[in-house]
Amino acid sequence: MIWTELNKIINDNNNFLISSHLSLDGDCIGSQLAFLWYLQSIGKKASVYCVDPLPQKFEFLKDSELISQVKPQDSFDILMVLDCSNVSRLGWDVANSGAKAIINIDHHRDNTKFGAVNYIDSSAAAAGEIIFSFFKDCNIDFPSHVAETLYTAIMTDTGGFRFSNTSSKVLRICAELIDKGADCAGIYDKVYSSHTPQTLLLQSRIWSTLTFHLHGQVCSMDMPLSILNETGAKYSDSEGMADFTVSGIGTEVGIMTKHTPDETHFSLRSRGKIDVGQVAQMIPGGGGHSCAAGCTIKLPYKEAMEQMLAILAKELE
Ligand SMILES: [Mn+2]
Repeated sequence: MIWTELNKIINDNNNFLISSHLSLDGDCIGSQLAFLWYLQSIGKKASVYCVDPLPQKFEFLKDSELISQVKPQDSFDILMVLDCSNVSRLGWDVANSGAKAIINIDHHRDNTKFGAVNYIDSSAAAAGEIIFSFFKDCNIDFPSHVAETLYTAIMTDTGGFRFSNTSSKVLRICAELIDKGADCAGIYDKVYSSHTPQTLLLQSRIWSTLTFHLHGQVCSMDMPLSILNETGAKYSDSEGMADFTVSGIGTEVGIMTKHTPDETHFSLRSRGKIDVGQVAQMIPGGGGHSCAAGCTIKLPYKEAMEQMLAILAKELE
């Protein structure tokens, strides 16, 4: 990629706001923290604002407490949106943000190119991979805690180096990040195997809803939001559960739903035969990658599931 435009905007401006999508994940957190470090390291004023809270398991990342759920009062020149395919996924009113320009850096293939400048690379496994390339191409040397944030971004968006986006390039980048100080075993432990008792209780309740549909080709699990109160767990404690829905032999599509009495959110997973990104796009506001996508159907759980299963039955024919 050619970074001239991005470098010019960074040079010409002083106040930056960084933001990303709802339901924070490792990639959006790691990418934002890496960029925050960079802007501050060259003397710019920069802050991070996200609507949703930081999941506890990412609190080990240096400066993660700077990801604020309160929009800064001060005005800013440039809004940097990282790892976010469209403005509605930000969950706040970007149109009236007062920014002179939006810079959009992302790897989702359905990115709507909403920025004044758009750096979209759908071949990148993570937004963190694009930011690594920016640092590398521009000879920006970064400290070990930034290597940790970028490693976390890439590790989580490749499902711990298990998904088909785990290319040799990704592994070479991660080797470089380890050389720069990322502790791969420590990060894995903190992200994937450090759960609160409440999280494990929540996950056991979600597991107990496991159901097969369409002759076992589709598997679903469900989380009524009411069980958060019952278990004392947080919404983000269910993160990663969707991946288990597609782990059964013979299962092509996995569905993880989270629902209130009136609407049902779907996280879709595919083994590769069905493009769940296209399935999610059939629902207004939905989208994502071919093997992992999401959408919300504004109907109660039972009706929403019927609608989704009807779509999947056609796709699987
Ligand atoms: Mn991502």
